[in-house]
Amino acid sequence: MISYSSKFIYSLLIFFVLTEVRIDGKILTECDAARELKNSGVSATFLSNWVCLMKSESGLNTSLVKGPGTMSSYSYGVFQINSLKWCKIGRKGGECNAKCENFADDDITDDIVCARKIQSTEGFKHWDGWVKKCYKNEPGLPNVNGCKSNAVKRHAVMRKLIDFFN
Ligand SMILES: [Ca+2]
Repeated sequence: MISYSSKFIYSLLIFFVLTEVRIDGKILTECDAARELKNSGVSATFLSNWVCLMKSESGLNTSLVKGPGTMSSYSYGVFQINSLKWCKIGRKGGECNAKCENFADDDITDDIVCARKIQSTEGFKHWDGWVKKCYKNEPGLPNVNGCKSNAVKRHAVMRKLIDFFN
């Protein structure tokens, strides 16, 4: 029989293991996503569609891995890029010539490159999440026009500091 104190220690351990797993990933804000897309050269016209797609596919969770799906495939990251066609598990490959695991880390610049390739060959319709939540849903698209760039944010902080010391 396990005593209460060891139960407590086990619970703590489980808690830390779980939080550790969660720290690994990153949940982007809509503005984070918009900024990353913009920096990678995605046109402003489709920015809200892209962010809507990411939200509906992954909840903007960079480390989300789902599967197994069709033919034991898995889907990776904010864009849920699938191992069946676009990347390979454990090694570089697929249409994006990429390792799937790299689509589940915090850096989404490579994910964006692959997602744009998917979009240019198959269109936004490739993503079920986009079809269900974003397609023909103009009012449902996130408004990311007001998102400030990091440079603008830094500038605002600097201004406040300067005002403070004057
Ligand atoms: Ca990545």
